Amino acid sequence: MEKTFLMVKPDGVQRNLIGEIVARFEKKGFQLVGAKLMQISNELAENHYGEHKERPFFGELVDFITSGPVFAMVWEGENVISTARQMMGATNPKDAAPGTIRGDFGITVGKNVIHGSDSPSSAVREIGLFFKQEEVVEYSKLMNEWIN
Ligand code: DAT
Ligand code: MG
Repeated sequence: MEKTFLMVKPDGVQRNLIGEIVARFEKKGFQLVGAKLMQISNELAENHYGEHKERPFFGELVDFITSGPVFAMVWEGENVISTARQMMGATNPKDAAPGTIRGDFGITVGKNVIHGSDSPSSAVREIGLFFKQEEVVEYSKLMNEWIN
């Protein structure tokens, strides 16, 4: 089954949005298979956002993502990578549709509440960066019969 890496950023944690965000993915029918509250090191932040290291906002991005705890998660389900991106909304909350997480809870691009992997290869890479193999749990729920 497809898996993705989602993370409530420091602004979302400080604003008490963890429960709201987890609830959206739970209610959609996806399954939580890994989660932890953690402080990201500079090294992990620079690695995670490595694709942006030449961008002018890279320093700010690393400072922000390491500025307080994040809630890192692994979610599983059919098409979860692209569906989670749709549920998050556009990168800049000013362009994110109402009903999406960024559309409902964000205002500026620097503090856009949530991260989500953008492709199967980045999902594998990011899950591997943030989680040990034994921290991702395989289990089934009877509810899945009512969703799939
Ligand atoms: P996404 O998080 O939607 O995958 P991204 O990978 O292009 O977006 O950028 C990573 C993060 O960097 C994004 O969530 C917020 C920040 N960011 C992107 N573009 C920015 C910009 N023009 N100015 C400031 N921060 C930006
Ligand atoms: Mg991205």
